[in-house]
Order: sequence, then structure tokens, then C-alpha cells
Amino acid sequence: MRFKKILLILSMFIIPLIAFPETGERLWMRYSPLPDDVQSRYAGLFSVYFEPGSSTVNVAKDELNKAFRGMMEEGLQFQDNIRKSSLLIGKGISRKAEIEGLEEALKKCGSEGYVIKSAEIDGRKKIIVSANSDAGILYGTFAFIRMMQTGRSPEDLNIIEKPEYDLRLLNHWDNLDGTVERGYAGHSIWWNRKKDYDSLKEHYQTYARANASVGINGTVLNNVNADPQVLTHDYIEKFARFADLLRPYNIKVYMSVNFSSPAIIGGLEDSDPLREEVRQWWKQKVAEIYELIPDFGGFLVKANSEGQPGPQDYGRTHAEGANMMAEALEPYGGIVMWRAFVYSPSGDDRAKQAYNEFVPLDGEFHENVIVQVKNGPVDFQPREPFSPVFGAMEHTPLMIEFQITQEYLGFSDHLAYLAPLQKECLESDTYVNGPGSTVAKTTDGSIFNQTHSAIAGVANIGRDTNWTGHHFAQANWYAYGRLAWDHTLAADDIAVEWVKMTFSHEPDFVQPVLNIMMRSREAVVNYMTPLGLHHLMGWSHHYGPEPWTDIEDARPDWLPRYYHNASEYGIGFDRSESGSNAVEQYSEPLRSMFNNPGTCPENLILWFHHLPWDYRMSSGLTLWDELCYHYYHGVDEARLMQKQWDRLAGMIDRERFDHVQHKLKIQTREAVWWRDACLLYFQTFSGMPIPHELERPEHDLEELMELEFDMTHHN
Ligand code: GCW
Repeated sequence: MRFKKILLILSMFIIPLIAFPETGERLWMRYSPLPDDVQSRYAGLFSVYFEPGSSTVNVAKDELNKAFRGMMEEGLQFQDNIRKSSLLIGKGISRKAEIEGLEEALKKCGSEGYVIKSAEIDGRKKIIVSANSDAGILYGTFAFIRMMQTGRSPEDLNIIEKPEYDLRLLNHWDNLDGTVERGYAGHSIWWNRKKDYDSLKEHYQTYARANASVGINGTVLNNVNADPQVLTHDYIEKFARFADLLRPYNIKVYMSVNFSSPAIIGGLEDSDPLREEVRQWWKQKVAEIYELIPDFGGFLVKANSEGQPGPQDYGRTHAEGANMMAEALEPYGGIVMWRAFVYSPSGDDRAKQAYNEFVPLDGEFHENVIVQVKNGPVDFQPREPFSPVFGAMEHTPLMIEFQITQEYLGFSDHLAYLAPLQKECLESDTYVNGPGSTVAKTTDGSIFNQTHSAIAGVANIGRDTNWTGHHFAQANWYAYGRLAWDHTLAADDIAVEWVKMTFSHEPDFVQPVLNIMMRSREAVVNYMTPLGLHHLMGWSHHYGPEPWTDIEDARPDWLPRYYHNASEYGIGFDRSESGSNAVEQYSEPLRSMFNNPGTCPENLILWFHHLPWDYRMSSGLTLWDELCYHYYHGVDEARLMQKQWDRLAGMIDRERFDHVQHKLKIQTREAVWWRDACLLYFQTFSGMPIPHELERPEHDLEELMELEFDMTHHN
């Protein structure tokens, strides 16, 4: 009896301490033992020839070693003899052994891609991982590890991969004081850390490994609302240290800069981009940076937007401002990413402004400038049409900016898998060059001949142990990286990979979780902003519903009423020809399709039209009823997600299960909050009843309107 008790105590307290606590810290690189059947497929592969090379190759080798040690019963044996090895990794394999088709395959994988191939040498089966560069070896090795992690058979392989975008970046909106703008996973991993740098090394390496595992090859370390101090020597040195750390992982560092830096930290009279002194200042600054960071990536600039300084302060254009920096960076191969996120309070429809300001400048930007355009014309809403700037600037490289952090999708409290949102945008047809001119193709170099192709994602990473606040928000970091590498991947395939690597291979777990993930974004759209509604959230925090907000001195285009225009007549933003005519910025046949409520996709109908409450939708329902059904459906979906998760109890570790369960509870409660707030408020205009078969709202409008939102527990 006593013995049993001791065993029980041991199993309750000691064993969990020995086992790795599942905090989420290891992201999708947990490398826990693979199921037996998967192990047996890879069992013949533990003798490895890993061609010696640079620090990047060493990183890849260490990773493979770590992965095998964790996932397989037997560790790796490194050989220096090709014959004795079953897995051959290196750039020079084709020179060392005759392998059919390898040379040709390598010609197709560019400077960062890789080949993974089954081959036979002297009658013995081998797997080859090869590439044209060390970076390719790094990515090929990670791809091989991913195959193991996801249980893919290593038979008959003939994989040739090449990234779709050359530059695949994360943008950190991290302030130098350690806070993160729109960050919901704790403080900055980069700035204002009390711990000494060396003790954080492993943490940064995990960050770097995670990025390398999906192919992210650049990172902007500070907020686009840039502190000019970042260009002082002290900070350049700090950037250099990060650059040294990230370099082996093929990650370059970039910096957001403040346009007024010459005046603010350089002591110049002003920062006019056409003044020689100012141009010289930038040249010297850039030289100083490259002295310390020879492979520095370049600058990201938010100018003349939301109060940031810019060339327009001196009557100059965005192109003149960008070109000044581009000239300074050009001798070193650096680039400027110039953001097109601009809108002025006095301007006409905010959705039109980026196009209006940038398209006329097409052809005026230097070769090493890329204009960075948010996916939608307004601002990272749960659903927007694609930005009409895509495809409209034939002579200017454009890059797409997605937001991985969930500023408008429930922060890190709501589960919203974003790959479907990103795919929706990437696959939208702009028609600029006839059918098939998708947003992806207008930016990846396949339609327009451009020197650089690039993509950026605003990071959701912070100092939280699990990196992203919500365990499922890790999937958004992962999926963004995977799509940046290959935008043709399917959102559900990416989700399955991630679930298997992050949680479990068990089909009874994978399937329901996939289901949760794949319906999650649409659920959020439905309970927040269905049918093309947008920007209904609290005007400063962007979290909960505040469609009623009216602040006297606030800019009208920060307030929800500007966007929903609810009145006794109806609801929606008229962007048709008879309204702001934003439709005009799209190519035919989209323009006409969006212009007519009868042909406009209904999931965007209130984005483009202001319609009466009794407008007949294709379902036969009135607009009001349809709106109600969408909001209620969103809540049902959140409840279903919660139920589905509850059923998975016991299938994974307790820590992460409980954490996600807790978050889903919040999400469901808040879905109801959103639904009730929006419908009860809109009802004051429509005067129509909520369909009787739907449950009654749980809240009272006045009580909701009085709620004071407390930001503190959401960070
Ligand atoms: O979405 C808005 C955010 C701002 C952000 C801005 C931008 C960094 O609310 O916090 O500022 O966009 O993208 O520049």
C-alpha cells in the first residue's frame, strides 16, 4: 500500500518535473518521439554524410541532430564517407557522386531553394538533400525534418523547392522602451531587456530557428512608428549584435527609420530630401551601419502617415523621399521598403487614398525601393477586399504586408487561424493583366518584371513564454512563413503540418483541431463584422465592439460611424459610382461587379454599398435578417469551437489544453458581446426585430455602451 502511494506521489510530482513542461516555448520544434510507424520509416536513415561548411551549414547539422535525438530512438551517426551513409546533405553532393537528375534539379531551385531526392548509389538507397547555397542547405534540412515531424514517407522523393518571394520578412512593431505596438504577447523580445544579452542567446536562437524552419529571411527589429534614436551609434551596435546572431540562420536585419532623423538626431535644420546636406547625412549614416553590419538589409519607412514625418512636409513626393534613402543604400545592396499606408483626415474615402497617392508615382521609384502595401485598402480588418494598389503599379515592385498580430481579430484572446485570410487575398484576381492576375502574381515577379519580390508580416511575437500569447497564434507565425515561401500551399495543409508538429499526430486530435482552425477566421468575421462591415471596434484599443463611438475631436475616419453609416434608411459604405467611387480603382470586370449590389460578393456587400434594411439578399432574407443570422452564426461557431476543443481533453498535455480551453471560453463570451452590441445598436436604426427563432440577446445595449474597456489585462 505504502509502495503504491510512493509511486503515485512520484508520478504526480517528480515525473512531470523530469518531462519537458509543455509551455509552448519550443513552438513547432518540439521534436518529441515520433509514433512507432513513422519512426520505422526513417529508421534506415541515421547514418549521415553532412558536407562541412559555413556556420549556416553547422546550424543545419545541429538542428538535424537535435531533431533525430528527440524524435527517434536512435541518434544520428555522422560519417565522412558517402558510401556508408544513407542520408547525404550538402551543396557538393553532385560532384562527389553520380546522381541522376540532381544537376538539372539544382538548376531549378535558385539561390535559396533545395532538392530532396531519393537515389541509388552502388545499389544502395539514399536520400540526398542538396542546394546551390548554404541557405538552401539550411532550408532543405528543415524541410527534411518537417517531413519526419509530419510523418511523410521518405520513399521516392523528388522535391524541388524554390521560394516564391525573395525577401520574406517579419515586421516587429517593437518600441525601444520595450513595449510593442499592437502586441499582445508581452513585451519586446528585442528592446529594453534587463537580462544580459548572453543569457538570452538561446531564446534568440529559438526565434531564429523558428524563422529558418519556414524560410523567413529578414526581420525588421523596431516599430514603423520609428524612434529616431534607433540611428544613433549605440543602437546601431545593438542591431549589429542581433545581426551577428541571426546571420547563421540566413536572416538579415532591417531597421524602421524616422524620416526626420537628420533634423532630430543629426542636428540639421530640416530633413528635406532634396537638400544636399540631408542626402549626405543619410549616406554617412548608411555607411556607419554597413561598417558594423555588412549584410544589413535596409530601411522600412512609414512617412506622412498617422502623424509620422515625411517628404510631403517639404512639398516633396513619396518617391523623392524614398529615392534619397535608396541612393544611400544602393552601393551596399540595401533596399527601402516604403509603406503605402497613408490617409489624411481631410481626404476623401480612406479606402481610396493609398491608390490616389501612390499610383501616379509609378515609375518614379528607384530600383531598390519596394512599396509595401497592406493587404486591404483600410487596415487589417477581419475581411477586406484586396488593396487596389496591387497590379496598378506596373513599374514599381510592390510587396504585400499582412498583419500576423491580431489587432482587429481579438488580440491573443481569440483563436483565428489567418492562413485563409491571407490566401483569400493572395488568390484574389486583380484582372490587371487579364484573368489569373492574382495579387500573388502581381507581387511575386511572375507578371511584372521586378528586381525584388518581397512580403512582410507584422509579428505577433513577444516575451510570453509561448511567444504569441495564444498557443494557436503560433500557427499564424508558422503559416505566414510557409505562405511567404510558397503561396500556393493550401491553408488546411499548413494547419495539419502545424498541428502534428505542435501537438500530436493522433488523427482523432488532428481532424477536429483542423476543423476548428479552418472555421475560426470566418467565425470572427461573422461575430464582429459580417457582410463587409468594418472598423466597428473601439477606436483606440481596437478590441471590443463600439459601433456607437462618437468623439468630438477625433478624426472621423478613426470612428466606426464613418464606416458603417447606419441610419434609419440602412447601413454600409457607399463606394459605388454614386458614392465615393472607390470601385473605380479596380480593373474590369471587378469594377462593375463591385459596383452593382446584385453582383457584388455578399461577404463584401456593405463594404461597397449602403443598402436599405429591407434590401433582399440572395437568400431571400432582408438585409437586417441576414445580418442577424450572420452575427448569430458567428456565436454558434465560437460555441462549437469551444465544444470541439472540450472533447479533446486528455489527448494532449494538460498545460496547453487548459490554456486554450480558457481562451476559448473568453472568445465565446466575447462573441456574444460583439453580436449583442452590434445588433442591438443597429436595431436602434433598423427598428426591426431579431428573428424570433434566434435566442434573445444576453445583454442590454445601455449596459454595453457604458462598459469601460480595460486594456491592461489584454497585453
Ligand atoms: O493599424 C494601424 C495601427 C497602428 C499602426 C498603423 C500602421 C504602427 O492601429 O498602431 O501603427 O496601423 O500600420 O502604421
